[in-house]
Amino acid sequence: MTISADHTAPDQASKAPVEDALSEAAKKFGITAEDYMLPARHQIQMVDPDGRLKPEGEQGTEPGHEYPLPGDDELMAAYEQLVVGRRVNDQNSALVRQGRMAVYPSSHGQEACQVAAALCLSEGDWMFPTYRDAVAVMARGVDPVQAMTIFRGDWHSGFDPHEHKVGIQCTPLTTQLLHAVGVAHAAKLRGESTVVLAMCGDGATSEGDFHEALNFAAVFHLPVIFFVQNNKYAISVPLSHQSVAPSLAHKAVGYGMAGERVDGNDVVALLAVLDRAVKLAREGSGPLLVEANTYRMQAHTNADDDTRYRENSEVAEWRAKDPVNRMRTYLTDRGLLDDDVESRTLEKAEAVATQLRDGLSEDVPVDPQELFRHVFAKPTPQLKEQSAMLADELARDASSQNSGSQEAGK
Ligand SMILES: Cc1ncc(C[n+]2csc(CCOP(=O)(O)OP(=O)(O)O)c2C)c(N)n1
Ligand SMILES: [Mg+2]
Repeated sequence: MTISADHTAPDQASKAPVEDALSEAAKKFGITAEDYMLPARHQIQMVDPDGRLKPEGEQGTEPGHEYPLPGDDELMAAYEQLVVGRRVNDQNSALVRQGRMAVYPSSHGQEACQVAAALCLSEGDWMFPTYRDAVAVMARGVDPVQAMTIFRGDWHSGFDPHEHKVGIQCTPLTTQLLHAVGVAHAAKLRGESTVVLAMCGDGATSEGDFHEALNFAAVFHLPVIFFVQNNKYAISVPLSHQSVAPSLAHKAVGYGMAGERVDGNDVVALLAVLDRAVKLAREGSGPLLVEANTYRMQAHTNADDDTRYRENSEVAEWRAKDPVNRMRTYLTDRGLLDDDVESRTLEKAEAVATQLRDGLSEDVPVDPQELFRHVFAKPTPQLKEQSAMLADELARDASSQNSGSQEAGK
C-alpha cells in the first residue's frame, strides 16, 4: 500500500508535522516524545494474581505513564461481563462438541481483554474484532445468538456491523486492521470524534497488513487503538518464534506512536490503560498500541491438540493468574461483591448460556443458492453457470425424492 498525495490528511495538508503532534501529546504528561512513545519499563498491573491491589509504586507506572484506578461502577460492570464471558466460552465449546457449531475459538482465560475492549468504547466508536473475540462482540451489545451465527457457518454475519459499530469477526489475519484504519481515516476527514479499536493476536503482528495498518495510522495521525492480545501462541507457533522485539508494545515507537504493556489478566489495569488510550485518541493525540500480556488456556480451536506443543505445567502456571477469580477476590475484599450480587451475576450468565443453547439448537433452513449471492455486484458468467448447474441438480434431487416417496407409498 503506497500513500498517495490524494489521501493527504488535513493536518498534513496544512504542513503540521506528526512529530509536533507527538510532542504536544508528550507535553501533556511533562515527558519527551520518545518517552511518550516507549512503553513503561514494566507492564502495568494494578491487581495481582491473588486479587490484591498493588501499592501505587509497584504498579509499573512511571512519570507520564500514570493510570488512575477506574471507578467502582465500571469495575462492577466489568465483573458481570467477565462472569458472562466465561460462561459463554464454556457453553460455546460444549455446543461445538454437540455438533451445533462448526468451530469456536475460545477466549477462555482472555476474558479480561475481551471485556475491557468493549467497555472502554463509547456508543459511536467502532470495534474490529478477530475470530477469537466473540465475548468482546457480545459485551459490546450484540445479541449472543446473532454473534455466533458466523461460527455455525450458515451466514456471513448474524448482525449488522453498522447497527452496533462492530466489524464482522475476521478470520483472515489482520485484514480487519486495515478496515479499522480506513474507518478512522474517514471519521477524521469528516471531523467526527469516533475512536476505533482494532484487535489482533501476537501471531498477527508478523503479517504485512499489520505493518501497513500501523504505518498508515501513524503517518495520518488517526484515532485508532491497536489492541494486541499476546496469548503466547499462534496455533502451535510460540511467541519466541514470532518476534524477538523487547515486547510487542515496543513496535509502536518504530511507527511513531505510543505503546504500552499491560497485564492482560487484570481487568482493572486493562480498563485504566485502554480508557486513557481512548481519551488520548479522541483528543487527537493519534494512534496507540496496547499489548495485553495474557494466555490462551484452551486449544486454538476444537481442531487443535495443544498437548503436542506445550507443557501442562505452563497451562497450570497461567491458571493461577485467572482473570475472573482475581477480580472476584478483589471486589469481595473491597466489600463491593457479596453472595447476593454474585448469585444475581451467575443467573445472568446462565440466562445467556440458555439463550445460546436454545438459539443454536434450532435447525435453520438454508438456501444453497445463497452461495452465489453477494459475491459480486454483477455475477460473473462462471458464477451464473455454476448457479444454474446447482439449480438443476437440486431440481433433480427433489424430483427423485418425490418419485421415491411415491414408490414407497404404493
Ligand atoms: C492471512 C492468514 N494466514 C494464516 C491464517 C491461519 N491462521 C488462523 S489463526 C492463526 C494464528 C493466529 O495467531 P494469533 O494472531 O496469535 O491469534 P490467536 O489465535 O492466538 O488469538 C493462523 C496462522 C489465517 N487465518 N489468515
Ligand atoms: Mg496468539
